[in-house]
Amino acid sequence: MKIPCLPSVLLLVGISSILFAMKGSAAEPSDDSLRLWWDKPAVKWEEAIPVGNGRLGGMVFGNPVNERIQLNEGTLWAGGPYDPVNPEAKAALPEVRKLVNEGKYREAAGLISAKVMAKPLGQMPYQTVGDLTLEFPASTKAENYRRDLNLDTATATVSYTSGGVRFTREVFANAPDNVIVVRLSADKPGALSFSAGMKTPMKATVETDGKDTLVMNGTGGDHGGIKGQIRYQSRVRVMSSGGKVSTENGRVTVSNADQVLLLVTAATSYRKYDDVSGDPEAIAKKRITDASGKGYAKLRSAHLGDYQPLFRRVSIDLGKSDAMKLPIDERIRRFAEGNDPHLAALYYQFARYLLIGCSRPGGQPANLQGIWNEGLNPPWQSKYTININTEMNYWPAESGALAECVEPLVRMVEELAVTGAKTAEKMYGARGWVVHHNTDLWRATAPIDGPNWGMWPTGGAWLCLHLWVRYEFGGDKAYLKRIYPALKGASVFFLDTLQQSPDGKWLVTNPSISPENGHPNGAAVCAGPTMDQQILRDLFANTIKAAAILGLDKEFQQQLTAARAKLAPDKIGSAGQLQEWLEDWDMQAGDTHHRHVSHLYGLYPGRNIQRRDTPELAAAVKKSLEFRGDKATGWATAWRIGLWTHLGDGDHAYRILKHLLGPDLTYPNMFDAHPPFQIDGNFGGAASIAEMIMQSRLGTVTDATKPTMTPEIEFLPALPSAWPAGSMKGLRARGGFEVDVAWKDGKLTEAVVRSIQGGSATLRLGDTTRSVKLSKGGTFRWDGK
Ligand code: FUC
Repeated sequence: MKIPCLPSVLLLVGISSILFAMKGSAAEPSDDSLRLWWDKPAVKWEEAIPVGNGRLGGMVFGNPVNERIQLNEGTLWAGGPYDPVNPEAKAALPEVRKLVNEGKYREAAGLISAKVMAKPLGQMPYQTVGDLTLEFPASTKAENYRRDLNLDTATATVSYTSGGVRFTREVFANAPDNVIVVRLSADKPGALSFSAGMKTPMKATVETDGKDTLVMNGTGGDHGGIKGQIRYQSRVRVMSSGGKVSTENGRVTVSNADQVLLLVTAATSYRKYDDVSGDPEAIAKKRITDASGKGYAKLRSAHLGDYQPLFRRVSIDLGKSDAMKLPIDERIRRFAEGNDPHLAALYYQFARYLLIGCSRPGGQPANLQGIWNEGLNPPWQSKYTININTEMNYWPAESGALAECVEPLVRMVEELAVTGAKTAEKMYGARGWVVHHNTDLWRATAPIDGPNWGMWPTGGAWLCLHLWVRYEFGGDKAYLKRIYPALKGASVFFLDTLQQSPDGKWLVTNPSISPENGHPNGAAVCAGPTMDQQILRDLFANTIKAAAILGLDKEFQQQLTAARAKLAPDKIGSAGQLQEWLEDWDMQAGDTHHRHVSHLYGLYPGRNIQRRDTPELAAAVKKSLEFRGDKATGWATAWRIGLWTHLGDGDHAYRILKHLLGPDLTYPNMFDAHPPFQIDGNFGGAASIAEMIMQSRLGTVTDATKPTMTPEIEFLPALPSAWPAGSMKGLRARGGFEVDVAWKDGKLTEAVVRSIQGGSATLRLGDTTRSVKLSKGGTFRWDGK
């Protein structure tokens, strides 16, 4: 369908008033300490600048002659609704369990491969929309080139001088209007000439609509025998002030314009994991029509009005560095030299920028690449790996005052509780719901990839920790009521499926694995890996508390309390380490330096071990960490940093941070390198930086099931000596507190605690504690004495 042709006079009046508005841009406080910049265009994808609004993503390359903006839409995935449960699984599981109990692990793994794994064996990939390409005259010779990302305005800017004219490109992803806005300008009239086109590796066509619009129509790919059922449309309108706009050979051509505004959007037919009946054309057209009517100034102020209230909640100052005069890729190369504390502050805020850019209410949760992916079948399909990666994406959210960004995760868990209930019933003959180590847009829940990776029933239980943590920070009972069915269903599944341990003493998961490490018996499959028991202790405790707070399910609370007492406890092995399995296998494990540190979940992010309540177990965690080593992949390095902060060792944490923020694990655009790119390291690293400055907890290890507990807020629990002075403001703590922390010469100068909902807290600095009771909105200042 074509846009109805307006009479040309009307069109001229309309466009010139819109572009006139472009000149009066909104007031923009700009802060150089919140800029990443480069002195050259991106060549590789991992050099480009990400922009995102939670539904649309863009990667801006900034080449003066050929601009490329690679586009994503969060619901453009391969495949369609499908149910991968293996119909033979239920009958095979009793035999699998028996083999595990007899120590015949390889045979158990063989049977799992043959009868229990999902069909297909993999899940669906997240896919690219394609590229918007802008071709400028080949004669363009760029001088004084600069490309930057301003985190305070969420805007990518490219500028250069060619032929005596200064050209500027500005790109931002506006969430309220759901468009990516590109403004091209020049400091001399009539200087802008280029052509705009689109291309894609997807099954899609590109055509022009009217005089000024590009339209791409396509479908999501087929994958693993599942037909691609998503239809999508991407639409770009080119509006110029001055000059001429026309179409030619499937491209929109602009000649001699003063300024140009491009409005970009994409929409798919996805409505829900089981419904693909949406109308992408109607959605995309309406968005472009509405945004065209608003014009630049309104789109800009709507963008800032939406983004800045979220982003500006938290500030961080670790000191200024001389290195700030250098481009960001150079600073990453030099970070290990140790004189650029500002880069760590920028890394923290970049992660908050990314989370706001890829996880907003109503959209999809942050996947392995957030929302940014240029491929058809990206690494691990860029889906949701829930044996660490998806959870880590949300580690900085609550303390970083971005609770809104957690909404897509909460909704995904609620959807998994529905699809996972079918899997629980069909695979295990159990009530409740279950998800194994991965899921995708279609909320697939069966075990994938193979027994060494997928035979792990505890993914949903771990996700439930985040649902509960949201309540710990926000204290909203209506929200607790909303999530309680998901917590209850996750717990019920384990009440139905927990087994006697091989020695008959405990209740354990079986079959399971310790993600994704093999034990010395040539397999990963086992009974009762430590991580499962820890996750279930948290799940049961949080479900018991939720039920008690809501005054529900008394008998069920008792059942959970009884089952929780029978879960196999954490054990210290012969080398003084925390055992990864029921047996002391650690020193002969498949990989003693394995990237996953699953059994250390109990210390962080879990609640089974805390350095003051359970010092022996904390010492065992330390031993395990020392054996595992500091160096790992991106996310695994970030996890190690977080664990050291929870052991209270800021200098050790900082030593590992040097590696994370160096060129091995951080790309030139500051994306985390697994390698390849995986966004979890950005989020885990940022969370760890905050955990060095402030940690909060609700309850001790021994009173984990008590519904009313006083939060403890600890200041500078793991401050590295590399950051002697600084401040963080606007952090959030459990119990509904907003916290500012300032320090000098490595010592707290002032902490400010504001209560959002009214309540008590214990403040802690080292071994000194102080109790405070605040009314709603009340503030307390403390110098640590
Ligand atoms: C887990 C990890 C891998 C990778 C993948 C997405 O399986 O073990 O390292 O991060 O998720």
